[in-house]
Amino acid sequence: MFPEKNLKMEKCGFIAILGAPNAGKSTLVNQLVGQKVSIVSPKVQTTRSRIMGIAIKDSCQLILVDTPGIFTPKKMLDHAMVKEAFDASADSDANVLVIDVTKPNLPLAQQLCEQQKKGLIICLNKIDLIDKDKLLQIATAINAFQNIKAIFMISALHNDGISDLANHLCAEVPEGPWLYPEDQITNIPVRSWAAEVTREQIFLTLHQEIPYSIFVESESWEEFDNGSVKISQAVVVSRDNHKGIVLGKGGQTLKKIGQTARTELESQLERRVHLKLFVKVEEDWQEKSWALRAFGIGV
Ligand SMILES: Nc1nc2c(ncn2[C@@H]2O[C@H](COP(=O)(O)OP(=O)(O)OP(=O)(O)O)[C@@H](O)[C@H]2O)c(=O)[nH]1
Ligand SMILES: [Mg+2]
Repeated sequence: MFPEKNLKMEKCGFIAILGAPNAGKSTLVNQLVGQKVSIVSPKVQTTRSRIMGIAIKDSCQLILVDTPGIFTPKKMLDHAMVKEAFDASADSDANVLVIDVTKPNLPLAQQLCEQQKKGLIICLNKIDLIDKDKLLQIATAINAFQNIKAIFMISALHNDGISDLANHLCAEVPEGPWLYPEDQITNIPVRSWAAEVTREQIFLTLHQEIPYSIFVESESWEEFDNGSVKISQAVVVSRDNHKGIVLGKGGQTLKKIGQTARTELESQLERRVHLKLFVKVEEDWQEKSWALRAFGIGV
């Protein structure tokens, strides 16, 4: 007999997840996938490149393209990040615009709606944080914009409204064979994902401008017969005087970052991990195209 999956026509498509920095795009992608594929932090501009999270709903494979936030770019890195978001939306079968209802940027939303001729699915996110009247006001204002296909009210963090959204997204994607194996949840290589895990801890631990001027690169990856893995990562800073801040007194800050990242790596990889972090200086890497390409931002 045929396997059950093949009884129904398969569907598969790309969904770009767009929105202002900190709107909850990565949280939404992780919730739809059911596992954490994209890093999340309370700071803006956490996501830097297009990261795909692959979700399955019945006979439908949704390839969710998490994007950096849309903001006014200053450095070359910023321009590359915003371009990543727009490229993702041009290539997709459907576009979702995530709006943080606690700080809705309505002029930005209106502008994006006008530009998106193929239509936008709006997700009003973080509804757990505001009252119903305020939410209704925002929904009414947005409903008047052009090219809106649907409006969902969700809490990505609390998994509220996500299942209805997933059903709607499945209706949006075309019939066609799945592009990824059933058990694959992301497109990024495991080494890049491991570097992202460390970068997330840097975002959660360090403050002011420091996290924005850091990138992490997995320089070596050694697997041992006993199942453990030794990962060596460079934490690259853009100024010599940032080195001391990242290291902290007696190296304590970097040690704490490494310990937390290692715990997360071990739990996701389900094996023992030896994580070695070291700090490198690469003056003004945010302005250098080779550096941006090195960690996967196309410029
Ligand atoms: N209360 C609440 N917080 C949320 C919700 N969704 C996301 N957050 C929080 O909002 C913050 C930003 O979430 P991210 O998923 O990193 O946002 P993002 O849009 O990917 O941000 P960038 O990658 O920086 O553009 C995190 O602290 C999340 O925990 C929600 O539904 N409710
Ligand atoms: Mg993000």
